[in-house]
This record gives sequence, structure tokens and C-alpha cells, in this order.
Amino acid sequence: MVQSPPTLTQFIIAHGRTYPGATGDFTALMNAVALAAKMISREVNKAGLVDILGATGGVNVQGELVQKLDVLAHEAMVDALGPTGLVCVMGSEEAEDPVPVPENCADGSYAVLFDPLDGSSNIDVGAPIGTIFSIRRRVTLSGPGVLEDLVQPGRNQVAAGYVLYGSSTMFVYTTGHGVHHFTLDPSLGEFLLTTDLLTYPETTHIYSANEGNSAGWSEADRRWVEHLKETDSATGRPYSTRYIGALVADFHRNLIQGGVFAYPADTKNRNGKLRLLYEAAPMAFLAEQAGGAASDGVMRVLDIEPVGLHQRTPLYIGSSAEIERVERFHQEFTGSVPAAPGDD
Ligand code: P6P
Repeated sequence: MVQSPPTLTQFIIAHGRTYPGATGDFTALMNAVALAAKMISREVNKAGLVDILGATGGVNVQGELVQKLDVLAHEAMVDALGPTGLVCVMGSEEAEDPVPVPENCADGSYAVLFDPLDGSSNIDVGAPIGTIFSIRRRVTLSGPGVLEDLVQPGRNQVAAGYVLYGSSTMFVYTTGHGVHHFTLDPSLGEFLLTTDLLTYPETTHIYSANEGNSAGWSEADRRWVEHLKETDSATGRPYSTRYIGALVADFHRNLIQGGVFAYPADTKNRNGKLRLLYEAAPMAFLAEQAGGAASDGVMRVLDIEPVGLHQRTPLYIGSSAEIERVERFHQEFTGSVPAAPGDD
């Protein structure tokens, strides 16, 4: 029997002493997330073969056209997590209100938030998409969880991760002891360990931003990106730009190759486009665990005190040196978004 790398489950059990609670509950919870990931991966990989491409015609709370796979992914996460008895309430990009778990399973000690299918506009063009999840301990004592269990600062996360549906399906997570990277072996139906402790490379030479929005950026952001286009002292060359349009894919590439991702506030999204609780905060936990950082331009994302389930934030995430630099630009130049035409 060829000893393959450990599966996700074997890895979590072997590291059980470092996981929250260490009662086996966390292992079961992560297995439920991994099951949902496999179910979503199966649907994503056959998207071209059956009628699940294209929009449902519905619109989610963000006002974004809901793609059929978004709905499937949301249902996969709810169906996998709800019956475990480990989760008291869920928050999803696809649901305006907190998602309850089955009544007889409501005493779980975890509250889980997720973006079930990040970058869904990439679905119909075969570009990478992802799932993002964020796990916190409940703050209420028992019974069905409530909004308060979900709306907690990023520092309270006990685990966070993403699934990347690309050339292969990858599962990347942290519990505060480094970033662990797994790849799905479809022949086994198991995620196998690829890299135990992923960390950002020392130097970065990639930036990821949708410069189509730059006319609506603040002076600080415009100056920062123009600075990146000048010759960089560390590498002797200007940065390259890479932008896939899916946070998970841009984040993962920058983590492996070195880089910084930015979705600044602009005149269309004056508080930023990305959601704090189930996009920015879990990715920020991963970034910090990989030796990087994440900021809203002024403060670290994990320190932001959230007030709403679908609250948005500007996001700059990547190597620490780059995040410190963009924060310096926001100190030196105005970070205020210009008034849009017709604004008072
Ligand atoms: P834009 C996908 O819709 C998403 O939420 C992130 O995954 C991605 O980084 C960003 O929005 C892309 O936004 O405006 O550049 O298409």
C-alpha cells in the first residue's frame, strides 16, 4: 500500500490537540465543510454537461444575479452543516437573514458563515471560483443561534478557509496554527495534504485590482497603484498585474507567488464591495497566519467591529510589507472617495 499524504481528516485528527475544543467536534465540523466542498466541486466540474449554467433569474441580497451553482453551493453548505448538531446558526451571502439549523440540532457550539460560491460570474466562462468559510464559537448560551452569534470581529474566528475550484480542487484552512493546503484526489474522494504550512514569499511583484474602477478611487489608492507601476527597488522592475475576478483565486495565486490584492472603496461601492464577515475576515485570518496582513486601508480587517451580517469593507490583503505600504499611502494622502457626479 503506497503511503499517500495524509487526508484532511487524518491531518485534523493527528493535530487534534491544537484544535478548538479538541473533543472531536471540530474534526466532524471540518469534515462536514469538506463534504460540502466535494459536492460543490462535483457540480462545478460538470457544469458544462447539465443544465446548471446560467442564472436562476433570482437576485440575492447583494442585488447580484444569482447563478444556479450559487444556489446549489448554498444548499450544499446548509445541508452538510445543519444536521451535524455542531452548528447553532449559519450566515450565507445567499441569505438575507441568519440561516437556522434543524430544530433538534440547534445546540451546536459553532456559528458558521460562508460565501458559498465566490466569483460566481466566472462560472459561465470556465474561470476559477471558490467557497469561503468562517467559523466562530457561539456567544449565546444554548438553543437556536441568533445574529449576535454571527456578527463577531474577525479576531474571534476559531477557523477559516476556502475551497478553490480551478485546475484542481484545493482546500486551504487555518485554525491559528499556520495555513494548511490540501488537494482533492477525485479517485479517492479525499483531500490530500499538499503543503502543511503555506507562507507568503518574501518579495511580491504582483498586484491584483480592478483598475476599471480607478476613476472612482481615492487619491491614496490611485497614487499607491501608480507607485506599483514604477520600478520596484526590491526587484528592479515594476509590478505585474494579475486579476481573475474571484477573490479566492487571486488570493491563492498571490499567496503562492507573492502579491497583494486590493478592492478599494470607489464611487460605486463607497464602503467597498467585499463582505466583511464571510469574505474579508476569513481571508484576513489566513493571510495573517501565512505571515501576511489584511487592512481596510486604515485598520486591520480582523480588528473591525462588525455591525451587520452583510457589511462591506474595502480590502487590501497580501504580504505584510505591501499592506504596510498601502496604509502609509492612506496616512499621507486622502483616503476619501471622490464625490460622485450629482452627489451633494
Ligand atoms: P469586480 C466576486 O463577485 C467578488 O465578490 C470577489 O470574489 C472578487 O474579488 C470581486 O467580487 C470582483 O469584483 O467588480 O472586479 O468584478
